[in-house]
Parts: sequence; structure tokens; C-alpha cells
Amino acid sequence: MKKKWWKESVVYQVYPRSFRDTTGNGVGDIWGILEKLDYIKSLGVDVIWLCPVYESPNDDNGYDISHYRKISEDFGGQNAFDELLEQMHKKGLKLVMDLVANHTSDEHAWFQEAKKSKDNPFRDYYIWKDGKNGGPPNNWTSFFSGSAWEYDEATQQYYLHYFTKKQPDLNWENPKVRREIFDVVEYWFEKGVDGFRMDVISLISKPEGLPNTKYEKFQDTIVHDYANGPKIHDYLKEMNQEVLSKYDIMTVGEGPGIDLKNGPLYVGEERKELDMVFHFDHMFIDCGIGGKYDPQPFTLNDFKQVFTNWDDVLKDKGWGSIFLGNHDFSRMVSRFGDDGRYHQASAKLLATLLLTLRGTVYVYQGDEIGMTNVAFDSISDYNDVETLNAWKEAEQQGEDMDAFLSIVHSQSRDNARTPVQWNDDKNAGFSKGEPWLKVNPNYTHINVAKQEQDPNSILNYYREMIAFRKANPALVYGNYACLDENHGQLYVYRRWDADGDFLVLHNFSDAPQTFNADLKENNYTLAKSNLNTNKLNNFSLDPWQSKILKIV
Ligand code: TEU
Repeated sequence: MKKKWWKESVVYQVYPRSFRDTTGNGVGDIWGILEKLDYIKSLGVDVIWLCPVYESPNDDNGYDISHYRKISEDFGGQNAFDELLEQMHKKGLKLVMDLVANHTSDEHAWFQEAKKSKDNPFRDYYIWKDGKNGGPPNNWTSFFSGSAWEYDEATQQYYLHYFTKKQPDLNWENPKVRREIFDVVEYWFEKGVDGFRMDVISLISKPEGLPNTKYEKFQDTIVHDYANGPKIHDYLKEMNQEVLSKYDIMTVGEGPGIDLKNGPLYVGEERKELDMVFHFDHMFIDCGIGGKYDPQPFTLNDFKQVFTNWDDVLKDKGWGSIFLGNHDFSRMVSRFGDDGRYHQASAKLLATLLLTLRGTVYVYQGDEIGMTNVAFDSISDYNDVETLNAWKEAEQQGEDMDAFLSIVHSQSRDNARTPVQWNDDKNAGFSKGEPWLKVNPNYTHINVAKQEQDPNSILNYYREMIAFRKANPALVYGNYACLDENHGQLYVYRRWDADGDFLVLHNFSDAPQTFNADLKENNYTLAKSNLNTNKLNNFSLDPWQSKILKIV
């Protein structure tokens, strides 16, 4: 496996709107990131992935870009950005930006032109079709509920939008569109940014003829109809040749619909497309027929299988990315851990898991202090367009809205978007004004300031685990083998290469567990655990305990 800086990096994801507001307008800003740069650096991370900070009407919080080369004034504008990049580089941190190129905002100049007339030179930048039988061109639905088509009265055609109607999809078939995007990428590389996370890059090539989908489950429609279109790899190769290959940068493609079969095609090292992808096999693990808002139970074995399968398909071929949460899903400790009695232990267990798997590790802001889901009493406290659209749809369908509110509590993207809890001052020290989204009331006991004082905090455990991974390259590059595929409570695996040999054990349950292994116990020493332990048997674990055993 070739060594690369980005394989060894730990990436910290910043959702700027919720990170730190220095102006008092209730919205986080780049000056706030600058203020907290030493904090981020103190975690031991190498890279910041910054969610979109470009000019945007914010129908989808910046994922609807109206100007690819302008930094939004809400976030501090170009000056703040230049200062951020400079300070980060001085401190030895790299900056990865978000490239949202499947769609633009409808307020982008290209779309403003495109909708003027059918023969406008920009018309073909987007995907326009005539209606069928008085309705939209096909039966596709948007990721955010309702039809994926919007009718334009003036020109009497529909345009495609996989996300909100204010996010029209770009037409990548048009070479001019590709050139525009490659130029944008080059523009930011010339400014010195160190890479891109590419939003829904798996969706840019649309299927031939845009046929109706025959799938009932939305996640199936994504894999078979929306993602991995016929030209996806041509486009990525072209982008690689035209721009990516000319810089020492990293790329991570975000990919709903990327699965075990097609994943290696995106990241195969010989193929020269992307460095890594985010697949969603574990993030969509609870999606039922109705998708994210139809959550279904899943088992630990299902969860383990995802990591094992992905390691298997990528080994010797390409590189993976390891993450358990981001700004689109509920908080990882609430979802995969226990945000009640075992909050601290389970948050640390998940940190141990993240930092001992093979792949580049991504930590989402706030997870390093174990921030949890929130449960607002009223839908009016929610902001996320996906949540609000799902709510409207459920109302129209006559669902029991009290029951639906509890689904919102567990599934809403706003769980991950409540402001970062810095201290126990008003608004958790996030803002002196009214935050754009309410803070989670548990900030009085879950906050950075408190955890800084406590050597046993989740925060300090993240620092230790990041340092531990860096000191042990076998945890980055080493082989992986799952040792207990069928154990319902334990996840145990071995990571090894010439640099070291580790056995990593996690107890995902409220009861003590013992791993029955045919391995000579006295070969191991306990190198790390998330809990103080005085058990003599290395293979016994307390509830939500993780242990890293080193073979000596
Ligand atoms: O997300 C793409 C994506 O797959 C999500 O829509 C995901 O399916 C959903 O949020 C799960 O509930 C990216 C961005 O990360 C997201 O914030 C944007 O809203 C979306 O693209 C559109 O740009």
C-alpha cells in the first residue's frame, strides 16, 4: 500500500453555520473558526474539511451555491477566508473545501440565464424536458420529498432537481459545464486549498433517457437510477487529468449509491479518479422502504459487516474513509452508542472504533465531546429542509404527527447541526445573539470548557486516541480481519503489519462480555482502553468498553 499524507490524516469536519459566531448575528462564521484554530489543532488532526462557505441563498444551508468563487459575506467574505487559509497553513493544517457540482442554486447566474428562454446559451447547462401526459417527464422523486421536477411556466418545460427545487441539477453532458467546474476547482487550488470533498459526485451522470424508476425503496432508486450513471467514470477521469493530477491535494467523493461493487471503480489507485469516497452503507443502515424517515432496527452484525466488506473490497486497490457521522445524520453517540447512562463510555468506544479502522478518519465537529441528538418540542424549532419537507409530506398523508415528531427526534439532520457547545454560558458560548438553530439544552453538562478540565473526558480521550493512531502506523495501513462476525454484542478485529500487531475489542452492550478466542492470552498487553480496568483477563470487557491489545 503506497503511503500518502492524506491516508494518514485525521480530518475534522466543520459545519461553519454551527461552529462559532463572532458577530452576534446567530450564524457561525470563518472568524469563529480562526478563533478556535488552536483548539482544532490541539486535537491532533491534520486537515479541516469545511462545508460550503460560498455565496448562497441558503435554501439548503450552502449546498445551493449562487457563486462558486465568492465567499459568503455571512461567513466573513474573502478576507476571512484568506486569513483562515494562511493561519491554517502556518499551523500545519490543511484545508479541504466542499465542491457542490451536481447542482447550483437557482439564483446562480447560469440558471438565471438558462430559464430566460429555450435558446438561451446557458439553457443546456441544466436538464430541461417537456412534460408527459400533463405531468412531469418521469416518476422520479427528490431526496427531499415530492417530484424531482419543477415546471417553469415561462418556457413550459420541467427542470430536474434531485434536491430542492432551488437546486437545479447541472447537465454534465455539456462539455462547457465540465470546463466551468474544472476551472472552479483550479481556481481554489491556485489559492492554495488542499483538496475537495465532492458533494453527491456519484449523481452527476444521469441515466440514458431518464427512464421511470421501478423501485419502491428510495435507496434502491438511488443506487440503480440516480447514481453511477454511464459517464460517471469518464467525467471523473477527465477531471483528474485536467486538474486534480496537477496538484498535491486530496479528494473524497460523497456518494449515495456507491456500493461494494462500484466503490473500487471510483477509488482504484490505477484508475486515477478520486482518492476516497464516502459510502453510506452504515449511514443508510436503518432506512426502511420509506427511507430515512422510516427507520428500521438493525443489528451490530449488520454494522460490522459493512466495515469488514468495505475493507475487503478496497484492500490493495484503493483507500477508504472512516466516519460515523456528519452534518446529514443524527449524532453518532445517539445512533450507534448510548447517549444516556453509558454516554461517556460509548462515545469513547466509538472514538476507538473510528481511530483503529483502516482508512482516512473523519471526525465531525462536536463528536469529540460526545454531543448528542436533540428533541425539540415543536417542528417550528427545526430548520432543515429535508426535515420540514418530510414533515409536510407526512401531514398530507394523514400520518400520526406525534409519532412523526419522535421520528424527527431520531432522524433529523438538525441533530447534528445544533451549535457547538463551547461552555455553559448563554447559548453554549456559540453566539451572543439568537442562534439560527437552538442549542441543545444539555450544553450545561456537555461542553468543551468542562471537558478541558477533566483528564478523563471524551475530548481528552480523542486527543489520546488520535496520538495513539499516529504513533502506530499499523492502525493506518495494516491489514484488517474481523474475528467475531457472528457475536451479537462484541466487535473484535485484528490490525497488523510489519510495524505492529493489535487486537481491538469493543463491547457494544450494557452487559459485561467476554471474547472467547483461541488466542494465547499471555501474548497480549493492554495498550489502551476507554475505561479504567483492573480485570486480569484481557478478553473481558465491561459495558461499552473498548480495549486495544498489543501483541508482544
Ligand atoms: O448530501 C447528499 C446526501 O446523500 C444526503 O442528501 C443524504 O442522503 C441525506 O442528507 C440523508 O438524510 C449532500 C450534502 O451533504 C447535504 O447536506 C446536501 O443537502 C445534499 O448533498 C445536496 O447538496
